Amino acid sequence: MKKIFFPFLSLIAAFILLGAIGCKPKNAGDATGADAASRVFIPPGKYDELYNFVAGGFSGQVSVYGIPSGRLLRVIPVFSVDPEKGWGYSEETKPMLNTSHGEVPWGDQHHLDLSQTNGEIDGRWLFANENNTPRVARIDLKTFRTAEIIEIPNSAGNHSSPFITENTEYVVAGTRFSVPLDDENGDVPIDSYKKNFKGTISFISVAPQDGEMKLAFQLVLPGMNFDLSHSGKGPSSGWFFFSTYNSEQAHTLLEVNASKRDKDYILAVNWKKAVEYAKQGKGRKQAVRYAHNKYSDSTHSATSTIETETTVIDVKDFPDLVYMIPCPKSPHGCDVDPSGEYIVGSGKLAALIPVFSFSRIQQAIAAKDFDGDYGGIPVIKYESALHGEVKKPGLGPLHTEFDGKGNAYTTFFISSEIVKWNIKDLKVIDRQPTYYSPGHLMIPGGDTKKPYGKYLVAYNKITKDRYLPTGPELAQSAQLFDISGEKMKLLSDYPSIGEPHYAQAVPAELISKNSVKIFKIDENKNPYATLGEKNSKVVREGNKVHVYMTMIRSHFSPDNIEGIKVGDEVYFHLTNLEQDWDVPHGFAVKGATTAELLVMPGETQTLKWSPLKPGIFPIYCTDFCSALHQEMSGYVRVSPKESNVPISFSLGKNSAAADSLLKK
Ligand code: K7E
Ligand code: CUA
Repeated sequence: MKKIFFPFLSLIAAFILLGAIGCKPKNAGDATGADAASRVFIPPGKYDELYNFVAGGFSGQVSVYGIPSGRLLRVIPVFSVDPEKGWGYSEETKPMLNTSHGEVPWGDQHHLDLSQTNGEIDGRWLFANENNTPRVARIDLKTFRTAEIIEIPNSAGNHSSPFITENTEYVVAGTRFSVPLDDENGDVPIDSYKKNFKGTISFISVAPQDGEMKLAFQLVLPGMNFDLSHSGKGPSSGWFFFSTYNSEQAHTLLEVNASKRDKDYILAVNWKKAVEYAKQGKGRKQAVRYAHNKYSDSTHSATSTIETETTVIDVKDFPDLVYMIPCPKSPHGCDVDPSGEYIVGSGKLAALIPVFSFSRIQQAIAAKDFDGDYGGIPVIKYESALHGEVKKPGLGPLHTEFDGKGNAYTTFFISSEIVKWNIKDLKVIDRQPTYYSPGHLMIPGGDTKKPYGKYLVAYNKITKDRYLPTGPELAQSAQLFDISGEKMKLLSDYPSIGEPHYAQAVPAELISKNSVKIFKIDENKNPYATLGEKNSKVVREGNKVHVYMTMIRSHFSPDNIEGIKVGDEVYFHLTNLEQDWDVPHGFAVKGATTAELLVMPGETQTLKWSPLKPGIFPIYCTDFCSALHQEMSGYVRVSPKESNVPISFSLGKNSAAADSLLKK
């Protein structure tokens, strides 16, 4: 043992010495030492303790890391095309990115919520929001693939989303921007905001068995900005809480005009009551257009349907549905503690954290302890809803998570730290700097009834001087803390993909036990599947040519194709015949304007190619699949438009066309 430790310790000593004499790069936050290193070190071949799903922000994707190592395991394409995986490029996946605006190749992905049963993570699905063209996705955690995307009408900047109820009955989505409703004339002066702009909160039901989403109903509210939300749990499980800002209803220079009032609001929504009203047929049926896209693991393809109706319930007609609670200075995060009793609002510009009490809110509603109204919605008196305030916690509170031991942890963007405080007595227990300016933070299970605790990850917006410089743009970062003791302890930091926002983590076993390894080839229902090499063929239908091609180590069948002409639309339908885990094959053809295909064992995917000039076009496998991977290749001959070269195809021999030529 000594032999191993001695050099290691002297290495640390050398570092300390270097630090003392100033040779260390000038950045803040020292190495955390051997103890921290051993806590995050996962020996080669060993698995991480948790999966960590991290929203990719402007990348539009979701990344998956192992905790505690911080190793990147996968990027799941969701709202943005991903040429690496063919997502949005293969004919089968293109419909997933369809919207009422047509195909949208990019999204802005901020928040994630893992499905829950009885307020605990159940490991089935992961929900993801898209801000820009409002959408919600459901990722199937058996395959780590996006299974469904639903667009949200009457919404703009779907930020307060996707937060779920404690049995995943609904995914809830609040609009960031208020805008005129979709069936109203939107061609109005921007300064008619107060009159014409409306906020909406959408309730998307989730089918308990297969997770299928359906837009159940939408609440219409006065114009303002909805920012974040969380559902109640336990005693508050029938309620949903939303932070809002811009109660000033400003439409220009919001940094000034939406920061005037001392308080904005947390909106408390009695969603069980709203569901009752919707079931009674209350509200108005509204004609709208929104896309609903589903991916099938049986046909290995997606369908996109444009839906045409929604139900809107204007809260001014149903006075017992929603209440406003004043909350200091432009609240951002809105988090509910594991007991369901405490609701934390984090004012971006506030120097305190208000903690509201669900039971006090209920008493205030019963006693009509109101302080006027906002756009017809009763405003509960601040003091009546308040459990108490965390005094002088730091500057710029953003988001809070919970450890299940009675403590809350809040990120402070401006003072660049995480502060641990006690939910009951509101006393600050510990504060640790982060590098720098954290946005969200995440404790595994930290927004559920039963947090796993143990770790906390801060997602930092600024990493100036933390890593080797990489030009003007630097990676954002994650910082892992041990929170098992009284004081938080920094363990490691690592750069992240995209810009991380909210994240969720779960013990690995809950998900890994269900992980799909292959798709069964005899269950492949893709209409263009080629089940067996002997069935591979090339079929001309007018100017469309369908290539039914198979892949197996280490060849395509067929691998020589002739008779394709300029002006043809060629569809390469690739079926991977492998039935072994971790043997995808790739497919690329010279000059294709789409992307590669990466085809999983048992799956069929299609690449569309329109050759523009005659010639010989090699095809090859892009994924190093065997020792003879470089041999997994072939040729496609393209003839001029007017040529009469017949379609022919072959594997391991000359084609019929070639044979007849040789005979001459
Ligand atoms: Cu605070 Cu878009 Cu959740 Cu990011 S938001 S930080
Ligand atoms: Cu198949 Cu490389």
